[in-house]
Amino acid sequence: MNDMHQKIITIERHIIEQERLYPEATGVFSSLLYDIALCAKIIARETTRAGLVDILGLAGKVNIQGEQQMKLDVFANATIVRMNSYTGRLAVMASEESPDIIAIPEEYQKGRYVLVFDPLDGSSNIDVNISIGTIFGIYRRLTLDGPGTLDDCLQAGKNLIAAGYVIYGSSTDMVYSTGQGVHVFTLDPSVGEFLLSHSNICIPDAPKYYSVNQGYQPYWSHGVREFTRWLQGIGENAYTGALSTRYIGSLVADFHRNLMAGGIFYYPADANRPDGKLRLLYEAAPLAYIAEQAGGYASDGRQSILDIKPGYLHQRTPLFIGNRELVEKAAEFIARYDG
Ligand code: P6P
Repeated sequence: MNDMHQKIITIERHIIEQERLYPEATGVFSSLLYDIALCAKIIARETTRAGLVDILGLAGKVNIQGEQQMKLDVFANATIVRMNSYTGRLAVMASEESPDIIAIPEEYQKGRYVLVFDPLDGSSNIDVNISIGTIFGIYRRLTLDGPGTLDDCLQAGKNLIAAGYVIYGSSTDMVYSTGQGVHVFTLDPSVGEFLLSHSNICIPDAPKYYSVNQGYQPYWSHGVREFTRWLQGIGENAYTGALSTRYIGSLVADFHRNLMAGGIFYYPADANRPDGKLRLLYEAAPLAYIAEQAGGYASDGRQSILDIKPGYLHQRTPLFIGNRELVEKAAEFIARYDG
């Protein structure tokens, strides 16, 4: 059968088919996922044009993280907030770009779900045309009704009911899971649809890469330095898998490569960053959910990322994510050398 007759599955069809796995589903959750896919298309359009229109460069503002906001950061954040405020599907939102929770305007109905997101991660790479991404997680609200609260947002990753990311690169891919495996969709700009490109992906058993910023090696703990030597095949009983190192400096791109090809990404704590750099709520936890759904694992070097309940919105965490055997080995070295 030639390509023309191959089953073309749009993300909308896939979401509806996933919904059928849940008899009690009302369709609101499916519509929320589709809303996110629509945001991704709008953001993708701007990122691919970034070199042509006045959307590059600094927005002249600094975000809660103390980082210079890029115009695309601000655009992506505004797109997701605007597209999800009036639908009546959400009780509250939380974004990397907003200091506090994002309330649903009073005039709009409040829904059952909570959306946490990093609207455009890796944005420092925008001006040099390196892949960047959107990361999102969806929870059920804990409060019964009325405006969502901070506690509705501060949930451990094990409570996630869906998570995913969009990677804006040579193509725009959207990866998501609702707890029934991990599925990859590629945007076909000619029709403006995300089409299924990989379903039920599993992280390959034989890892190929390790990804870490070795520029910080002098500041790592003893355990992390020993783990890295082990990965490099140095010393007695070292890893024999002969890994290559790849590091783009864009979390979504680094994670996606290791998910698809096998490997480990880690951003450990160091002497300058005792809690690491990456954020727990809207970066580490959604990716940890995806990693586990694909047969991998994610920890902070001591415990599963999904077990950690955030104490505050922008809490940072060390992150080790990818093939379970490598992530668990990191924890072993940290326990042995760092106590
Ligand atoms: P470093 C991008 O700024 C980011 O938040 C992640 O996307 C990426 O993994 C990390 O920071 C890179 O940080 O310190 O290696 O430049």
